[in-house]
Amino acid sequence: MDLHSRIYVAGHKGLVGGAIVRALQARGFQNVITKTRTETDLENQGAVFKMFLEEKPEYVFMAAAKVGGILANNTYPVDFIRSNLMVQNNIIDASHFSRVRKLLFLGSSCIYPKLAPQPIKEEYLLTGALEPTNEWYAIAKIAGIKMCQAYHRQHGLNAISLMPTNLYGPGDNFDLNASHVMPALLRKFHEAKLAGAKEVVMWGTGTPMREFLHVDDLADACVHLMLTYNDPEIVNVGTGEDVTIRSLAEMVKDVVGYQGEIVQDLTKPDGTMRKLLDVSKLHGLGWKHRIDLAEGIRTTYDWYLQNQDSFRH
Ligand code: GFB
Repeated sequence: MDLHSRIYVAGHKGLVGGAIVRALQARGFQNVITKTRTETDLENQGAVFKMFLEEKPEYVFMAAAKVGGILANNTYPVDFIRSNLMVQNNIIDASHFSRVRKLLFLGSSCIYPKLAPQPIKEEYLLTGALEPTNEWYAIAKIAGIKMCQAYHRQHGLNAISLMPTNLYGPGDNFDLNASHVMPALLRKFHEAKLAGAKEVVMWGTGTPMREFLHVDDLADACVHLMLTYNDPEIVNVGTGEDVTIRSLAEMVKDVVGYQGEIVQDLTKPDGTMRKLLDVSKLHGLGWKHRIDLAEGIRTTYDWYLQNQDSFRH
């Protein structure tokens, strides 16, 4: 991939796709191709193939996905399995038929068994039952990995698959029913501070542990591995460090400057208790994250303050 390559980023309006576009532009890549949903409906196979024929991308970052937090995953199983399967099949198929040079597919740490030993190595994939709150999404993502590996084996498609841990950062979804924990807590503490509310509700027990990676770090890892990694075996992308949800809530509370209490809502699910990624393979490939959690929360809160009128609520 060089600075003149034709590079398609699928899902550029999302958290991950937006960060990948920023990362490519910052590095001087001049032919970054993006399409809005109105221009190309990625669930429509004909539309996707037509776009690939017209635009002739040489490199594809597959960051288009139906994503959401624990409640959305648990409530809308059809949306999560169906939409992801359709979109990824269309893009992987079109990448093969239009002979792209390389495709990068993004999975998720939730593809691993619920009770996988920690930290989770890449080889634990398909060794046990999945976490029920997000098995629909996880099954779609596992199918995407296998599609990429099948195309590699049968047709030689250079398709690589990265498994990011829980992501956060500018461009996230702050809708409390659909969002992940980080944007939800930022918004809840911020609104509670403005309202002078006595307490903020944290879902579940606060004891589950999660690993958080800033999306600009993920985008940097994607570009690095697009340039250097050519193997169908999956690669974990994370920090190798995790925190309890309770500690995360305390950190967000401090950054926002909220003075009240944190209370539990035990009607909401905890989800898996831990999903810390083993990132030794990633480190061996010459990449390590740069943005630590405290700094990432601060800059994401700054972004939230500057953009809260313009993004999805
Ligand atoms: O980020 P989150 O929704 O997703 O929730 P998962 C992480 C933890 O934070 C859970 C707790 O234990 C939640 O109960 N939590 C506390 C909250 N307060 C809140 C809140 O206000 N909002 C939210 N959303 N959570 C998702 C998967 O799982 O992770 C996806 O469902 C995907 O498929 C994604 O893999 C990365 O980490 O549990």
